[in-house]
Amino acid sequence: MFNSKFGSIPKFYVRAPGRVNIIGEHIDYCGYSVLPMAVEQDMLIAVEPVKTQTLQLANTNPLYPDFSTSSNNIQIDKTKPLWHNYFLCGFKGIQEHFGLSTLTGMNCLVDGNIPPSSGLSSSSALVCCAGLVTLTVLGMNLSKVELAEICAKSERYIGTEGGGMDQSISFLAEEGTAKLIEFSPLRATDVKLPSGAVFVIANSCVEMNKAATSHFNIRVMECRLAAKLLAKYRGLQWGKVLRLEEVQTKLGVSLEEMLWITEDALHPEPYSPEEVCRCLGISLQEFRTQILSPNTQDVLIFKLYQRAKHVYSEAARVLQFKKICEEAPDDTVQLLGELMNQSHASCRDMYECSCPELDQLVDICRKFGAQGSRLTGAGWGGCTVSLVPADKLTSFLANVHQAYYQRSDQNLTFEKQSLFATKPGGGALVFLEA
Ligand code: ADP
Ligand code: NG1
Repeated sequence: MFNSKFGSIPKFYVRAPGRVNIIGEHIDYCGYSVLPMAVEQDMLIAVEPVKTQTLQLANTNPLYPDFSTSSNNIQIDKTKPLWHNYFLCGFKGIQEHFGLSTLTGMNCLVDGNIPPSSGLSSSSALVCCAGLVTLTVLGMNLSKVELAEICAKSERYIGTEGGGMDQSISFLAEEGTAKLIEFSPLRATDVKLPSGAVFVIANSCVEMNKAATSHFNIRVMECRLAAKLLAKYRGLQWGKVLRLEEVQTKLGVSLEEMLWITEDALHPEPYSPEEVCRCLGISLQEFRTQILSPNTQDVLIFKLYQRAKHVYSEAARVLQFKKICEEAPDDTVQLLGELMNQSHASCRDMYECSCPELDQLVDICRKFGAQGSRLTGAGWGGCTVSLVPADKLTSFLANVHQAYYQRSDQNLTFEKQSLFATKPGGGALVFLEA
């Protein structure tokens, strides 16, 4: 296909994987550690550097139209998250990192098999793959940690205020092990998953594009506001505080204590913008221009109590999950499953990032033998991840297939990608010709 598109052959190929987040949802942008693993599905880009300063992009999937631009003038349209904009995020991130105003051009053919808008990070895999393509064309070197940090920052050009989990695991993943990803400074530690159980991904087949709606950024803003109110309540300088983790670190208390402080400081009734302004002693104008993102300016309700409770309890669950994996007691699989179930309940009830189809799928997975099941990724659609004892895998897959994908009242197209067992895959790679 590259040959028929560009009349030449690629000089090298780059791949970057998607991921499944096992536990730790919506807490990376609050500064807390998460526990993902890379999946086998990935973005693969075939590349030919060219002498002209033109960037030409094509895709093996006809859903994603060809795109061409001058490499000197990269414009990323935040209002329309078209596919090529994700590529441009990675491209621009590297260009800016090296302070280059001009870059050589290239012809690229993109081929991806990560289900899009399904919580398995197809968008970040594309950003990371494009970043590594650009670095390779330049003939420069960066560490995986630097690449992950650059791509996490540059994916925000698309308009979503994500954490850094997806880009970090796409670069730092290693085959055979899940990773605890910690931030500031970014680092990844191996987490050995229990033998005797398998992680299974099931797609609810409801797509949710993060950049096309404000759901995701509203949650980021609610966490930011909760952090500021908690900091003010405890007499900290709240002006520069952006993340819930900063409040905990500045107070030097445990996550459990942060849950009590949240109960004292915040109320379960939603906050209006006016009430937040009164609490912080700022004007609505300052509130909108200095705190909120462009796509959350008109939000009228902020659920600060619920969001903070989710974040502090989920952060604690990640640490417990890792501890259980390390200590490996006899009932490891059951204990890990319970944490996953608690995580889903908190995402559904406190963070409100589930949807009826995900709740139904999680119930079906548990009914047919999963020890634990939860939504994975941003939510509001997308996939679940379930922990299934290895000896139940075959019947689990058959029963879930029948119960969710073959129901007559649900018009779903079941694809091979919809329900599958997965294991920790490797990170991004460049394939050069020998
Ligand atoms: P995810 O949770 O998968 O990251 P997002 O909604 O954030 O979901 O991003 C999905 C977007 O990523 C798609 O709308 C599309 O623009 C882009 N994308 C995903 N897969 C591909 C692909 N194979 N080729 C080109 N672009 C893709
Ligand atoms: P996905 O599942 O790719 O939409 C998003 C964020 C993550 C993280 C999760 C929720 C981006 C690129 N990704 O992931 O950083 O916050 O939601 O845990 O914004």
